Amino acid sequence: MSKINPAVDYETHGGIALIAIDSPPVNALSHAVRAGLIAALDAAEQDSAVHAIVLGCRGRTFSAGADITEFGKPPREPGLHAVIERFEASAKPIVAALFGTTLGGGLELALGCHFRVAAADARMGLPEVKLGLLPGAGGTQRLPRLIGPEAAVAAIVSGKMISAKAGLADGLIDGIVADPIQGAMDFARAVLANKTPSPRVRDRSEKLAAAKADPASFEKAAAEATKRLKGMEAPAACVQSVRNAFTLDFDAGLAAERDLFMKLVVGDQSRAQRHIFFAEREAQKIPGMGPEVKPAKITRAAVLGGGTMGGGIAMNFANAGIPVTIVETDAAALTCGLDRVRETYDISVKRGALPEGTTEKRMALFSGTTDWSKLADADVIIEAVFEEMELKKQIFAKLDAHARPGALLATNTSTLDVDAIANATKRPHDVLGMHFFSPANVMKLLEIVRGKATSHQAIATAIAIGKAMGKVPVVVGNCDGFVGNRMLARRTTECERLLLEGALPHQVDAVILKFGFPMGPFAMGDLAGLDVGWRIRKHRGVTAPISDALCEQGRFGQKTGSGYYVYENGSRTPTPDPVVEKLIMDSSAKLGITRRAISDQEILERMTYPMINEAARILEEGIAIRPSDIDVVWIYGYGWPVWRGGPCFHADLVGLPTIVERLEHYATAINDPGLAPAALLKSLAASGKGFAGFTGHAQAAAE
Ligand code: 3H9
Repeated sequence: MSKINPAVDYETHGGIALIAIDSPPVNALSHAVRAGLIAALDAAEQDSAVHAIVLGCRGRTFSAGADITEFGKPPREPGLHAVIERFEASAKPIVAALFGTTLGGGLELALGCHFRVAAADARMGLPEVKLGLLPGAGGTQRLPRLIGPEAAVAAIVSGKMISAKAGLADGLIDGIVADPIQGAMDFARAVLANKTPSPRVRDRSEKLAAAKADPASFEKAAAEATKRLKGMEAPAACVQSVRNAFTLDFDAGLAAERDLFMKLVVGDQSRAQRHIFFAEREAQKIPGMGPEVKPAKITRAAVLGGGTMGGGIAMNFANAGIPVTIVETDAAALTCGLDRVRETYDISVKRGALPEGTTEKRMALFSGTTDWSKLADADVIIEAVFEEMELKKQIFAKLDAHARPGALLATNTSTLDVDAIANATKRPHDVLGMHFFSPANVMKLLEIVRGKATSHQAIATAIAIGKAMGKVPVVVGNCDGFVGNRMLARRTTECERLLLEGALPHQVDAVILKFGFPMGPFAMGDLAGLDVGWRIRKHRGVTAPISDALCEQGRFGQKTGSGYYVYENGSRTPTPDPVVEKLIMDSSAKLGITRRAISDQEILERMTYPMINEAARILEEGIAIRPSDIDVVWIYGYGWPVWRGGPCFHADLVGLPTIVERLEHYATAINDPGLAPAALLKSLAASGKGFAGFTGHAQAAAE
């Protein structure tokens, strides 16, 4: 074996050259890789003893695509286009040996080879859309030529991966092999022995003919694929570019693809989505916690409480293949909880979201008990009972007596003091919060709340559990509402005020929908149930005139057929209700407020800026480690549009000086000192660097 450069190996085996990318962790196509590939191809082409070439990768996967860290920096030659062109133009047949996840530019490079073979568990995809991009190295032109424009548009707009089996069936790959490199070598030898023609993908047009003759089914597939992607620029560009594959010749299609890519890559949406890609990964890095801290092995879990939340949390364990015990107070509650879980699986199977037979397989991982001694073999126990401090304290004291030493003990509280709960045990270092979001089996966010005594080991284990469940874990500090709900509370206050001052629920919701949230706050409140907040307010002795009045009339939201809106005949569509409008007007009058017209801009500012201000306070107090963690919380827990990058990223785009100025204005106009800009917000604004310039808790403490 010889090294072409640190990122690419080259060796020959008989008449076959092996070019292997060796660039951990995911063989991204960095400048070194691209340069190495060209040099290796030169070597193979110049060696007259080489008759065919295999392109493979070392490590855990074939290439996962372009090196995303290079985007936004000056381009360095050779570019990926040039590499792919060279591979495609080679007179010696090239077989790509795929395994792991072949993604983005990695797949585009493989599409530039003459053949592709893959390991049985390999998966392939063009996920650029998730970064606010379209495949920019020929993917939108070559994939349709192999699998047809309809299948290509579905794959490219969704960014979903294609299994080896499906790839073989639709023409993406030419064979499934046991060992990728060996299999590709054998394939190459067979090509040589049989003198199999090695057509370039760019020259193939058989799968384009039908769409060329009648694009109707392509347009239908495109409309279906983009149905729920409002506000985003990339999906439409993907569709346009795939359409070009059958309306333009290859070179024109490729040039148009490049133009679309260049436009998107410098745009705010792609910058936001790339920010979130890295933020999600960064969130799992805990300052001061080194690689020597290893998560504990989880072979059995338990959940205390089989209600909607507890059942959903338990499903996450079963979905990750971890046996889980639900503990309830009596047999009836247990049966009810397990039945609800079964029903949820059945619905998913019926909808086609899970394969037939899944319910039985998953339910086999569940057990139920009312006997706490059964908790002794659990490696993690998550408490999901009523949000009541005394009850939780009692439960944790009892847990202390039953759980094995070293087991992770977690509370799913969304508001209560995790330290107070931890101190009910003699092992507060093993206790933390695991705050799941409803529905717990669906929502991706997991706030991991560290208490004063929580150990690194406990945090590492909680992160590993979250990842195994397919969640996005974010470690946060202990305070009322943690990160997400604490910021949400600011928005909720403004919602109520806006109604009293002159807005109506549907106007506020429309502004938030237009911004890109899937739901407005009032429709969301109706869905979640207004009684929840009412109960909390009563407990805390605070009021919200309009929401309280609705609840007093039994209008708890969708479940009672009315809330801020009315839901007739079981409909889930919110319809504005004149009764509510009158109630709002009366409330304003009662408080002596003269209603005024409120602009959409003001609504947007008051729905977002106080939250951004709270984000700054959260950073000041060290509750969040970094601004990007807050962004991840809001994207995955509250529906903040990913293409807007989260509250802190968005704030930097708006400009912190503007936000500071507007908050100062509202603090005076509404006469609420709580709206005055936080010290950190002001200093980050003055620094000119915004949240992106936040350098850590030390900086916040100094402000
Ligand atoms: C593209 O290809 C554009 C072209 O169409 C056109 C170009 C002209 N670049 O996710 P993990 C890092 S766009 C740079 O934790 P896993 C990642 O940040 C690209 N870095 O591992 C992390 O770093 P750290 C299209 C990358 O096993 C580390 O690798 N491709 C890249 O859970 C491990 O990552 C994609 O969008 C990259 N492309 O998942 C694929 N990929 O350890 C993006 C990863 O410092 N990648 N890193 O935090 C993925 O989806 C997942 O990483 C993958 C592995 C499934 C591959």
